[in-house]
Amino acid sequence: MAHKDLREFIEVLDKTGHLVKVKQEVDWNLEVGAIIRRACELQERATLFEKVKGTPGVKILGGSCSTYARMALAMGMDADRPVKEIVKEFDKGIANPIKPRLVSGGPCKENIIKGKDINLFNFGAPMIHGGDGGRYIGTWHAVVTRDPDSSWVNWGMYRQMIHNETMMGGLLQSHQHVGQMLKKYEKAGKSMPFATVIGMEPLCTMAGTIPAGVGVSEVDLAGGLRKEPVDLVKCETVDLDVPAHAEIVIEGHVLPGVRVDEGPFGEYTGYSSAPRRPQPVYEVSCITHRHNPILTVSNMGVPVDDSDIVSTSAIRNVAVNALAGLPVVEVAMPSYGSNHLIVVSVRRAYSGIAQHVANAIWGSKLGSYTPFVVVVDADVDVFNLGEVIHAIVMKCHPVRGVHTQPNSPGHALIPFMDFHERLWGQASHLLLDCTWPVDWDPNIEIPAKISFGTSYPRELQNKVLSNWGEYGF
Ligand SMILES: Cc1cc2nc3c(=O)[nH]c(=O)nc-3n(C[C@H](O)[C@H](O)[C@H](O)COP(=O)(O)O)c2cc1C
Ligand SMILES: [Mn+2]
Repeated sequence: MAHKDLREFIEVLDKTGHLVKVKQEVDWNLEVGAIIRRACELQERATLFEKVKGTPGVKILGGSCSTYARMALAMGMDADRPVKEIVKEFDKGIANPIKPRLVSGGPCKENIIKGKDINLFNFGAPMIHGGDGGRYIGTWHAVVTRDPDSSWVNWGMYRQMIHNETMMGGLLQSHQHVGQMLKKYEKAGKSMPFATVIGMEPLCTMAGTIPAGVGVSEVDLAGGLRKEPVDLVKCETVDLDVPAHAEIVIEGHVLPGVRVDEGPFGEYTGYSSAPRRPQPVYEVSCITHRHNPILTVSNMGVPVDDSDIVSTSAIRNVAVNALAGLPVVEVAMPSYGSNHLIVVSVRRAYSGIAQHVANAIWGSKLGSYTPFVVVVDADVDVFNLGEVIHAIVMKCHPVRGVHTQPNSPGHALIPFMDFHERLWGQASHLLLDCTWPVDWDPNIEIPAKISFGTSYPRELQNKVLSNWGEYGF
């Protein structure tokens, strides 16, 4: 069964040895960020900061899902499950969406703040990295918006920087659903209602990272992941619903046509790759929160952090669906590829299968996200980075196996694109075809693979396996 709220998940992390509770006072100004960052880079435990300078009563939870073990725990699995099982369990949840349930109240309404009492600085929002353009309150959360022309409600994780007590700014890119919705509101000269939800039960937060199709409400996917509906309550000042169990809910409107400088921000790529730029503005009309609220924070940078674990699982799910019908065996997104690399194994099928796979991925919404596709034969375990590297350097012909696609969609944060290309979201794509050509004769032209599993008779393999301990291993 899914956790009822973030606090129940924190208890599980604590009981299973996946949490560090920091009792001493820490500074929101870089100290919290530095601790979370180092913990991510060491693949250490999640961190609960119990005392944050200047904001008594507020706690910060950092790096809650920056290991596969904690992602497994979030899904109610044992922490030691292999990555392959964890991401497939994630797929299963998304394949069985469950609609949310409207309830009349919940803990997120314990405090209701309106008017001149609104102050975004009251929640310990950290200055996360040196060089960031401001304090970010939205780094592990969901932004809820409604399509003006339909009943489609989108949940997406889009970073939010505090401008002042009642205003935030964010990177609302036009290839993302929030950007598409905002365009419609602005065209009609209207402001766009939003609700930022922070400190949710972890599967709800994960749902906000899924690049699901147009018209898909991610709250239904959260229900699928939870195997039970999400309980929602009505917002106070906008016509949107939010999870009743949330720690903090920030309501308001994105103002039409208004742009204020936001960023820069240390990003999931491991770089601060986009300059401070004019971005849309969220004007806050109400904040509701639980007593002693917990602010969830991610600290994106070089791998491995929450984005490398959760976003890659979400993007992988979209890739699996985009590849339905092709002779695909397995799909993986290595965490060290930070959303930019998909590895697909295929059955030896027909000429051009690698291009077919890459085109299916780039033809989906992932065309903007994932510039690198590696296609390997079925004998390669795509979840084993060592095997993937071996396949690249032994089977990918440096001329015939490399396929580049210029003038492809990208986005503002891709470090290897030049400044102009980042500004306009113009990227290029690369396919590495690491499959043996189908017209190579397996008996003459395809080299025999040398390994324990391929170079010895089956009976001998079985004998060695059953005597393994007796040999002294
Ligand atoms: C921590 C974190 C922060 C993110 N911030 C942004 C952001 O500021 N802007 C953006 O376009 N995408 C951002 N993303 C990626 C989106 O959440 C992701 O692409 C999601 O699928 C978008 O939802 P949508 O398809 O409903 O637009 C972020 C992801 C993570 C994990
Ligand atoms: Mn969406």
